Amino acid sequence: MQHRLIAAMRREKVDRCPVWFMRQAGRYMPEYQALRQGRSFMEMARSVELCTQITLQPVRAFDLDAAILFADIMTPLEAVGIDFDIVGGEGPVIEEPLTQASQLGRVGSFDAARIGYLFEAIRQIQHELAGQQPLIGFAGAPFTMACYLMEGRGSRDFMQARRALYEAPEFFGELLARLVDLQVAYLREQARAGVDALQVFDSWIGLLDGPSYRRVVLPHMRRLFAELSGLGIPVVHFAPGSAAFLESIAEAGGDVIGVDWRLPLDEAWSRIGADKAVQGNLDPALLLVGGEPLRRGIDEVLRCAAGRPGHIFNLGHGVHRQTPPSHVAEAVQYLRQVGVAGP
Ligand code: 1CP
Repeated sequence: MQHRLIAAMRREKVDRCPVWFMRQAGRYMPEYQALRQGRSFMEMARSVELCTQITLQPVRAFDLDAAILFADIMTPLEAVGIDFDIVGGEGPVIEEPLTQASQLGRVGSFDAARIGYLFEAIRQIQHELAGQQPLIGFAGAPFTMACYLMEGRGSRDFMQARRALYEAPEFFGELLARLVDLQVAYLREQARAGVDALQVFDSWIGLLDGPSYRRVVLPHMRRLFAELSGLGIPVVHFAPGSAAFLESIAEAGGDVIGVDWRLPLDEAWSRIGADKAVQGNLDPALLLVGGEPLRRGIDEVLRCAAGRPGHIFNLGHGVHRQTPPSHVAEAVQYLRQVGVAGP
């Protein structure tokens, strides 16, 4: 039987709107906090057993329509031997950032065996899901990966990458090309291990202007999605903050375009085009609030989607760590009542 999520991603008719949440696993869940005690993020991610449990926690707690693999966007760097850590309360840290052309060789060939735990976890999760829910695999998009690689850590503006885009365009282009190769190999391996769909997170692309996106990033994104299209599973392209050049995001590729909360979903969909599915786009802040404002927010997203085939309900970005789990339960329950597909 085909999963509701996969059918919606292919713009087929479904009995009701499928729902999952970006960052649905993690620190807002007491079950996650309990496992996290005394362990580092990477210790958990590298344990097949813990990775499996954490991936399944939100699916079991909230009866969601999909699981998303518990990993980090830095994980594929381990497969080329670039050292990083996930620091509690902060995020990824790369001790030796990649800042010049002479270091491009560090983004070398992908060795799946170095992150064998991840592919083993995919098999384990699929065994536990037993076909009840699909599993989504994911990776960071090349620009977002370049942001972390060059800056060495999270940042509000990622000036190192943006500066290189103008100052060292050849180097920057070569870095993006290598990251496309890396991410294609990584996502292909996830598909081989058995994920049902993929999502590409271009979390920081909203820092760019449209012309720079089209000139520097778009050709690489086209190649990325062209190579992924051969895998035979649907691919989501999530590019928050990109309202200024949403048409170019859609043009780059992906079967489904993830939409953030800044644009009404109907307006976003008409700019993306009817030939693609859309995912989104509730403001994650409404999950902090719950109650009536949350229900009205959900109503508004569904009104904009108008029951058209090809809508996957999600947030406009990840679940915030201050989210009360009861509000997530509330949202899913409400969607079960009102998220019935139209004629
Ligand atoms: O316990 C902890 O301290 C870890 C917090 C945490 C978690 C739960 C991090 C560190 N990563 C994750 C898991 C994670 N990261 C998932 C799987 C879980 C799920 O979705 O249910 C996914 C898909 C990601 C992806 C990710 N990591 C992105 C892209 C998505 C997005 O939100 O835009 C990004 C940008 C990261 C970097 C990262 N990793 C962790 C943090 C705190 C951050 C953000 C740092 C920053 O702001 O730069």
